[in-house]
Amino acid sequence: MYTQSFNVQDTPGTKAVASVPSKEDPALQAAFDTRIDADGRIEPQDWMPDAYRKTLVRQISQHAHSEIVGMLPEGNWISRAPSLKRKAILIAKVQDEGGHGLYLYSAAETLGTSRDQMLEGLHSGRAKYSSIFNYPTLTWADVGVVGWLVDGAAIMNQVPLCRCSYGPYARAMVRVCKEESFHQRQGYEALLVMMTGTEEQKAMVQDAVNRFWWKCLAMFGPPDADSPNSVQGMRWGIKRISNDDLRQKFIDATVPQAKVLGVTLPDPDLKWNEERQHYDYGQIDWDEFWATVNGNGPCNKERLATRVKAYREGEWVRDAAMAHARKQQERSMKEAA
Ligand code: BYC
Repeated sequence: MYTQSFNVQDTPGTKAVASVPSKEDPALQAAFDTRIDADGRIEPQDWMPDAYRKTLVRQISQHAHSEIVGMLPEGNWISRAPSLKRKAILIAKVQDEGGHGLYLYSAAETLGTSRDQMLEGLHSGRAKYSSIFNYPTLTWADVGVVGWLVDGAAIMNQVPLCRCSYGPYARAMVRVCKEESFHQRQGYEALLVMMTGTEEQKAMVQDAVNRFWWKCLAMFGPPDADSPNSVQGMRWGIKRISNDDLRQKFIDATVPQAKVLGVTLPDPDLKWNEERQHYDYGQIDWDEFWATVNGNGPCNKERLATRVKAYREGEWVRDAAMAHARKQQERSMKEAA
């Protein structure tokens, strides 16, 4: 549904921001800047400024954690899916999210940060993950709405990342986006079926949309004027489209889908603006967003505790896998000797 965005244009003027000369090595810095300006790719073996590396680790690890924590709200419904078909789809989707987390941890590892370091950041509460996963999934309709709106917002944000300047991240995102596109469609289809059902089912869908709409708009991050990382991220070709522009694209794409589905979006200010050729929309509650990002959303503590418990309980599996790998290595060394 959103794959047309593979052709999206960069926000105009983003390359106009002056680069900050690095004290590390002017010649290497100049070569790096030239490659970035020519829209080339940076690979793990290439020289890169420390700040570029740090920014990538911050964003990719935050993204990986989001995929892993994002398994929890939907995983909650696997045992209560209304049919075998829906259960099979949901299991596959949750597994895909786990896979996305693993590709992304691997991409971040190519920058010299170990998975253990990243997980320590998550488990200690220092690292961020997407705000959206700190809200509960209260009914089966929430599972459909997460697919339609949460995955829809994720794709809108992630398709431009397929053109990110860092090669391993860009390549990981190509596959992630294909799978997310399927996730979004299955969510929308599940909701279409519910909307042909009883009045109670329709009300359940509307209620889920009402609860998730504003939280999904906040997923794109703070307004451009309050986004400290945007200018440099765009200068480096990590971010291609600004938070506000992506949010607007998401709204413009979603309003017609809501009409087809037969639900209303809970914003009295949502109106087509002929002059701008976009929908106008109301105020997002940024205080609530920051409270959630800073650990005080409805499910933050529960989500973190679940991940820490899973990590601890999985320790014996990791130990066994390592012992097995060591034995295999010893055996192949003996055979080679
Ligand atoms: N939640 O300067 P800004 C998914 C933080 S979907 C929490 O604009 P940046 C999935 C931001 O990290 C979601 N924190 O930052 C879907 C920064 O703090 P730090 C995952 C947020 O990096 C379905 C501060 O606010 N997608 O995985 O230029 C099922 C200032 O922001 C949020 C990604 O992660 C938020 N919503 O832009 C399962 C995509 N928004 O780091 C899974 C990759 C902002 O300085 N990430 N913050 O302490 C990105 O594209 C960018 O990092 C963002 C933020 C657009 C999110």
